[in-house]
Amino acid sequence: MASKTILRVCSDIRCMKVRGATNIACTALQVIKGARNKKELTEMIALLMKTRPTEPLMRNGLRYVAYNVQQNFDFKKSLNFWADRYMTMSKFALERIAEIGAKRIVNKARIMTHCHATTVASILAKAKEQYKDFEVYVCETRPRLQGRITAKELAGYGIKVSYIIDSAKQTYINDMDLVLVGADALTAEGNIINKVGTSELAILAREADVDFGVAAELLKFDPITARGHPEPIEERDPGEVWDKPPKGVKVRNPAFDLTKRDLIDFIVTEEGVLSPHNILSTAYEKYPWLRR
Ligand code: RI2
Repeated sequence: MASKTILRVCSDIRCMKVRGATNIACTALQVIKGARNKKELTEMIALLMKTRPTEPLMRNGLRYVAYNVQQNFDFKKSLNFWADRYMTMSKFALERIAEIGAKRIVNKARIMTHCHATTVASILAKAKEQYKDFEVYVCETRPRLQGRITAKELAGYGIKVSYIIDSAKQTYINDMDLVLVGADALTAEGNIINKVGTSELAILAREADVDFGVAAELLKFDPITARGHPEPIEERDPGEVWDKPPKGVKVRNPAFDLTKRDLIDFIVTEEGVLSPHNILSTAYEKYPWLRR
């Protein structure tokens, strides 16, 4: 029987009260620490796995804990140990990405971003700490307007921010030096899955000859994509787009889209700046347990 806490956390993730791959993974790993035995842990993991389909950072973490905890005798101690260990790996990866990515932010740069990504925000915060002067164009990101979270956070760091509606991307792309986005999933082919609208931004960047960079932890690599499965793309409630559409109008609401590797100039990871072609080998080298 699932406890109220796990049901509340699952509902918070589904309705996006808790959102963003890093936050979701961390919240999930934290809540499973409440399991009292293996059976409860298995039930909790099954519920969390069903919350949002495009979340390999969470799925990898839950699988990592489930696999390792099995082999230990003191259940509680071992559960805390493995959950904390995954969260530490994720935190360390984020810190490395901030340090490495900040080097790609040059003085006076104009950068466009989409949605809210912890990785991108950390890179820009680090570059600002290094006294770099740059400006960020933030796309609104319909329908949930996560661009506002980014705009507010960056402005709080003292970064110059311009906030634009999604359809104004093309208007400003020629003024940009760099497009930098996060990712929810990295695939075996070197493609990335990120907030819907990202692939359009990549196409615009290519056309305008602006570098298109991604910042993502290798822990977001989804091993199912190496076994022939496509990364699932979440389709959310149409009411987020139009609550009462007229009769006969079907509203579609995909949360993410896939950006092809050929449109990606570089991916900032905890192992350095990589070409999309090296994602699979580097992810398996860094985290061999992802192969299981
Ligand atoms: P962190 C978001 O999805 C965006 O797609 C964004 O790029 C990604 O999660 C960021 O993940 P949503 O949860 O960089 O707002 O925070 O649908 O790990």
